[in-house]
Amino acid sequence: MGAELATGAQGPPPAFATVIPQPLAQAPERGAFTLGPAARIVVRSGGPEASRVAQLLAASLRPATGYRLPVGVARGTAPDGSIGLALTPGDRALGDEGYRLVVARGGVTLTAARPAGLFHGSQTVRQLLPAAIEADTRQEGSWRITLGTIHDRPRFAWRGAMLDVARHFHDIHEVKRLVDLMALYKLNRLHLHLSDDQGWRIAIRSWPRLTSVGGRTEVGGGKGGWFTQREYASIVSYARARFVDVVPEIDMPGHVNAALRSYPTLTCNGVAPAPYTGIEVGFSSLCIDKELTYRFVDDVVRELAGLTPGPYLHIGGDEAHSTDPAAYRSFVERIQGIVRSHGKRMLGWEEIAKTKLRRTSVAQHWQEPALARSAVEQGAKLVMSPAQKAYLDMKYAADSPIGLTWAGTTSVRDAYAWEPATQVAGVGERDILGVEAPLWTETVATRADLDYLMFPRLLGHAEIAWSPAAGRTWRRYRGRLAAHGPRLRALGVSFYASPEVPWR
Ligand code: TNX
Repeated sequence: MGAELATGAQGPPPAFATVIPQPLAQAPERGAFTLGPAARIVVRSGGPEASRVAQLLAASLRPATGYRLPVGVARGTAPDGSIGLALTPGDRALGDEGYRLVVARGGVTLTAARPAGLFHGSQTVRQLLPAAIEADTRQEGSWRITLGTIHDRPRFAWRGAMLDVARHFHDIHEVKRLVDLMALYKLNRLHLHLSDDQGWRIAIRSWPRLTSVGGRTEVGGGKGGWFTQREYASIVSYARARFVDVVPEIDMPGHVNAALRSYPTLTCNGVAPAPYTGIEVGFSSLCIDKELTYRFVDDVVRELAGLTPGPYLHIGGDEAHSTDPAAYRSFVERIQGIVRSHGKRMLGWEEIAKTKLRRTSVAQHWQEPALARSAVEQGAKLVMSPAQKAYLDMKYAADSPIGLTWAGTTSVRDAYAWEPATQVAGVGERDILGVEAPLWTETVATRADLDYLMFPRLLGHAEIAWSPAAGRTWRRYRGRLAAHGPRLRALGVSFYASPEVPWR
């Protein structure tokens, strides 16, 4: 798909400065390393985890180069012309996700203390090769990388994107493609919004009608869809291999029309509601006084916990406008205990701060500074997703063909020029786990729609989450972002070519 659009590997190799997110420190030199047809990828220390990263790197470079790029293990110095990977667990300065990259005439050396660092460093190697490296067919030209050194590690541990698969279903191929794109920009949390009024998207074995009934609807009347547990597990392992943790969300006590329709016994009056295919919010609620509600939640949380290697389960908790406020509090506190009883930590939209939070719970800020502060005052940490900046479903401008506008319009510049540690008064760096950009899909039915709203804004959020705040300016960023136009095109991403950016 990208093939006919790619331009081959002519011209100078990308400057270090074009890497997104911007590395912590870089020192380019004159000259270039050339990746040739006999190049190898050599694991110099690190065992199977390092080898898996090496295999993924080789797989990402083979189609466009047409080279064999065999992956091997060799102690000591790597053979000439190769890319060497080494795990050095004692190197504390690199942290859990950092890496050091040395590009010399004789070869490329990537070092990290942990496999995640090797993986992130290998994404930098991709970005330092000409954009045509992303094409899925062989490209002409020479594959050169500017000489120099990069030392890099992230600012925040949580660098996320959210995809709402409930309003419009997006299948496992779309989700894995998104994981690939996230990984290229060093994002490491994929939050999947798996249930809402319009549909339930993850099979729960103990409550099968959730999908067989609740999975067959979506916004606009389409056929919906859902993930079997086997499919979901394949997403989780695909993402894990790319150092992305999947964070599942089941939204409650509101946003549950699809669940109530599947099991009318969960409603207070026992009557099944009609299917919902509109885009209003806040009209449905679980029945807080019924014991069955908590058996239901316990079953769902247990099955989800079993599918989730990461520590967090997201319980939604937003916009429960049809739940009595006192009932909301008792509900969320009880759910917090259920999540904990299954060995996980509760994450929820910032409304959960209206309840008594454990310090290990996490609130996701989206709209209400007072709630974000209240979460922090209780000792909980925040994931920052301020709607005006980070919501990928807001229109770029009034004339954008898709998207919503309730939080305003968000240009590519708006999505870049914000700072998480000064966004909410009373919330500082140490209160923040990281940044996440959500894509709600009321208006997002196709891959092209998804690409249009996510890209290029997601790259800005990736940089905010990874790179130091000092020295980040829109003026410099827009020139660097321009260099990613050909790369995104080669990847087949139909991004919004905003006039704010001097695209090449
Ligand atoms: C608000 S953000 C919602 C979602 C909508 C979104 C649309 C949040 C926690 N709830 O239910 O899809 O706005 O932008």
